[in-house]
Amino acid sequence: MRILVVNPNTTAEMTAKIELSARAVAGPGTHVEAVTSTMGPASIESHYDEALSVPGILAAVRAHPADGTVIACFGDPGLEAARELADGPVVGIAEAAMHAAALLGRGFSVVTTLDRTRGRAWDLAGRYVAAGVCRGVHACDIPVLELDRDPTVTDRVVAVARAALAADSSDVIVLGCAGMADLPAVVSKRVGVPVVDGVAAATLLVQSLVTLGLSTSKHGEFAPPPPKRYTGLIG
Ligand code: 5HY
Repeated sequence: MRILVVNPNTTAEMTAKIELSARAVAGPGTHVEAVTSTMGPASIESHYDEALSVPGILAAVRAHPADGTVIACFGDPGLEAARELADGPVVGIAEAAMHAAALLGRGFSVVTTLDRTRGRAWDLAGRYVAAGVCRGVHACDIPVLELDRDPTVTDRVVAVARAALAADSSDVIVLGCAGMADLPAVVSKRVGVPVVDGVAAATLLVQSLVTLGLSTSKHGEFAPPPPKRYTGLIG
C-alpha cells in the first residue's frame, strides 16, 4: 500500500523529520510518500496560517494519489476537505494522537508549541474525545521552526510535560506538533508515562484502515465536491 504523508507547511526539513517517524512504523508492504506543501506558510502557528495551508494540502492530495493519507500538522487543517477529495482514508495527527492517548490512560495532557495554538487543540479535543479525557493543553512557547534549532527543546518539553501531569492529574502525554515527532521515546523515558507522537499514530491508523479495506464513506457529506467554476488558486 501507498500512504501519502502531507506536511502542510512549506519547510522541507520538517518533512524529513515527519518522514522518518512515519517510515519507522510503516509495515514492510507499506510505501510512505512524504511531501512538503508547495504553497502556504513556512510554519503553522495561527488560524491565518492554517487557513492558508489548506490549498497546498488539497493540491498535494490531488497530485499524489495514495491508498491512504496523513495530514501531518497538529491543527488537522483541511481534514474534511481532503476526505472529500481523497479515495482512501484521511487521518490528522491530532485526531490519531488523541484517540490513541484515550486508549492508554485515564486522561491526557497535550504539550504544544505556542500558547496561541492551545485553543485549536482544545477545539479538536472537544470533537475527538469524551469530555474530561483531555485534561489540559500546555505550551512550551517554542516557535515551530525553532524545534530543530533550539538545543533546550527536549528539556523544555520534559519540564512542561512533568508540570502538566501534576497540574492535570493526567497519565498520558500527547505531543502537539509534527515537529516533535522525534521526541516521544526520550520524553517518555524521562517523565515515566506514555508519550504519543501523532505522525506515527496516524500512519499506523491509516495503514490499519487500508488493511481492513476501509475508507471514507462517500455516501453523504464526504462525497466528491459538486463540480463548479473555481477562480484563482486551486480548482
Ligand atoms: C504542526 N504547526 O504540527 C503545527 C503545530 C502547532 O507547522 N506543524 C506546524 O504549533 O500548531
